[in-house]
Amino acid sequence: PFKAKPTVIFVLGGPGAGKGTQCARLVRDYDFVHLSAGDLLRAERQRPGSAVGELINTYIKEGQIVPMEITIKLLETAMLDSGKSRFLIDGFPRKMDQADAFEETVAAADFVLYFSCPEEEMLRRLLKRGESSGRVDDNLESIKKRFATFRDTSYPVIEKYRADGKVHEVSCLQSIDGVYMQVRKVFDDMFA
Ligand code: UP5
Ligand code: MG
Repeated sequence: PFKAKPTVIFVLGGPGAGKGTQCARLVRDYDFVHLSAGDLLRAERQRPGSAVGELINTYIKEGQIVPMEITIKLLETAMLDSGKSRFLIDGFPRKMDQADAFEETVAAADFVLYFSCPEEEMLRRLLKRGESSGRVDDNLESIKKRFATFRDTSYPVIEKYRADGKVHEVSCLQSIDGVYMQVRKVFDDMFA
């Protein structure tokens, strides 16, 4: 358990919208720990002796959402191990029940940073990254499945938080620096 309620920002957006890229900038300029749920799952997949490595690999390749018990445990452990209290939670929650479970059992979210991005642009970025990323899901077949999961299952999470007035939306259709300028406005208002 945390000594005091941690600051938690959910960083959401479709596959390839630029979540990880923008979180790296934020970590450079603000005092936050960046935890990508996808990165934590990929690390667990590689961990020798992991009981869920094979399962994670299958879900990721198929663009499906890994059972939330696994992801929430990884996130909570990483948060506590960091010894810090301000977190950018990147790529999670991807489903409404995950949002509820995390907020009930780990910590409430302060707000959502949402990167809106058309699929054509995300597709371009992911195919380009796939030339060198080595990610098992950066291929056309997996990307289409990731888009469908985002549309059908993950986007409703953003709409729910929007209805609660908790979403700060930034368009991804600018250069990395251009996007980051918009992101900084959100953070400077709140954390400067
Ligand atoms: N790029 C970035 N910004 C750009 C810009 N403004 N202009 C031009 N190019 C830009 O960026 C993607 C690429 O675009 C990079 O090459 C970048 O240089 C360029 P990146 O910052 O990596 O985008 P990001 O949104 O982080 O994309 P990512 O592929 O990581 O998003 P996903 O949401 O698909 O991946 P994630 O790792 O979060 O999840 C992968 C899988 O894990 C999921 O599909 C799911 O199977 C599983 N998962 C769960 O089951 N549960 C979870 O809670 C989380 C993940
Ligand atoms: Mg990412």
